[in-house]
Amino acid sequence: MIRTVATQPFDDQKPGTSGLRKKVPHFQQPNYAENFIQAILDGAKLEPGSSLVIGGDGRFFNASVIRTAIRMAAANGVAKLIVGRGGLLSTPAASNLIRKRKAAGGIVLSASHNPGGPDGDFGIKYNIANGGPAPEGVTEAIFRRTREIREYKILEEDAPDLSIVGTTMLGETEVEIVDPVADYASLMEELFDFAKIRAAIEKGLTLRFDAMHAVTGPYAHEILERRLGAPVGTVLNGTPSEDFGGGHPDPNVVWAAPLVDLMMGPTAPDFGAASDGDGDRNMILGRGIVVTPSDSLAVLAANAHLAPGYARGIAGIARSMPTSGAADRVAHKRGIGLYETPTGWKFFGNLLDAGKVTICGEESAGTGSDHVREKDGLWAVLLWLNILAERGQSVSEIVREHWAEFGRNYYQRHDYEEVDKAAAEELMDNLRDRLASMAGQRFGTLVVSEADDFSYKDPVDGSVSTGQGVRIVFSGGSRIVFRLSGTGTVGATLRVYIERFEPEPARHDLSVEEALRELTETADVIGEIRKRTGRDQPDVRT
Ligand code: VG1
Ligand code: CO
Repeated sequence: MIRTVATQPFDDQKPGTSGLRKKVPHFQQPNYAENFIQAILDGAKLEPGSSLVIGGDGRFFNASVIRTAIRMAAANGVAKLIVGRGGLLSTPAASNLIRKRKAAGGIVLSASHNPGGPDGDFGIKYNIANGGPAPEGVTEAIFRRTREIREYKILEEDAPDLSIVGTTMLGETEVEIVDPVADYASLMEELFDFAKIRAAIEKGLTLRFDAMHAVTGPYAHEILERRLGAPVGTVLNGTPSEDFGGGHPDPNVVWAAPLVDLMMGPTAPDFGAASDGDGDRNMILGRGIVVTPSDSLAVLAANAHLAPGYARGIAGIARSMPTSGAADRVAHKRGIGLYETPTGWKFFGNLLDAGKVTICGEESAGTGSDHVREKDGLWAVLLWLNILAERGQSVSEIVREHWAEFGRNYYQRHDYEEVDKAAAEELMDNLRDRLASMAGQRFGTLVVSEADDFSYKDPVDGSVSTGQGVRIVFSGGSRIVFRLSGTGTVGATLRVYIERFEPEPARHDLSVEEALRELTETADVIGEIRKRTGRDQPDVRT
């Protein structure tokens, strides 16, 4: 029986960088999640007979919203639902299932790296038939529906038991519960030389992977420990928990500090990595070295051909605008295309679909390729392992050789979190107002060569996205970028991205702080960060 429930629109359901993210109690308001799911089902304009994939990162409230989404999709006439067992699917695994099963799309429940639990964050996003996050045209249509919605449809019957793999009928809808790991693990076996990695591990290559109590635990146990033969204990924090063990499942030097300490200490294994809440981010470390995500993107692009899935070479590279230019140097030297997009994986979809690029990355620990349409944490880990196995060198040797060949882009991102929203918006407005007069201005030894507010015209469909971040470029190519986060749930998060290129190998050993000192001070002068936010220091430096 289909029940039609009367509802009122909420005025705050505009999807951000990656879907709708709010605090759990906010999502628990009556009809809040239902409204958004109905808006997705309306905005997605599914053809009769379509399938949808549904899964999430397992955080608090995931199980309950999954069941609601199943009952609503069934009530709205979706022919088939493919759901991860226990409601679990990592974001890249969901993307893979959508593609593999030729589904019309997927509903992914995740707030990614944001903390979970009853007072933590929750999120819902929609992915389209190519497996990637809905592009702005679709998220706009969903948003418009949230503003006019008056009712939603839900099946009276309860959703099936999600813990049992198999197919059942719910009303007219077929619900298939699938093993969340199996298809993803097979895809990884197609892309990478598992025999070679396994042999390297047998010969003594040591590693640790920190799943941060989040969704990648089962994937990493299966792939790293079972299929690649790494000893049990290689995967740390591998059992997903609803509140991520009380932690913050964000793989960076602040939130994955125990792994970083291990990798910097005397008992460090050869390779270390971590992933985030929904499995799409990665952090890469070697003994004594943290590889910045922008460098990792460049190294992976330069070496991808060493893995069977990319043996033909790569068509091009895309990076988000704030990501460092390290990948540009690889593209330039190899004579392949380099595309600079706004922040957020949804902008890579068209480039991947059109075959213009093979590898994409973001400075926020996101790397991926055309194998799915999301960034993919374990994919990056496996590509690194494949490269290590082929080259027989350490992480640090590979990175240093890369810098020697291409130059080093010193890079850091400074996050000012939970800043007063109005103050943060004024800071950005004020910067924008001064852009026209910025070129030629001198700050210490730095002279501004260009300043703009980044806008992007998609080369495939011609759509334009404006206001994507203020760039201040100095002669010599150093750069400061200011933008506001589109994923935070409290106040505003100001992100300041600082970059300096250093071609000279003799100067590749500076500390990042030292290398970027003048630029960091200049960021405060130009952005008036202290004055406008009242903050002396960023909350997180990555
Ligand atoms: C952040 C990152 C962005 C990433 C997005 C989603 O967005 O900067 O690069 O694509 O999170 O990642 P923002 O708007 O807060 O800067 V995930 O792993 O949270 O889905
Ligand atoms: Co994520």
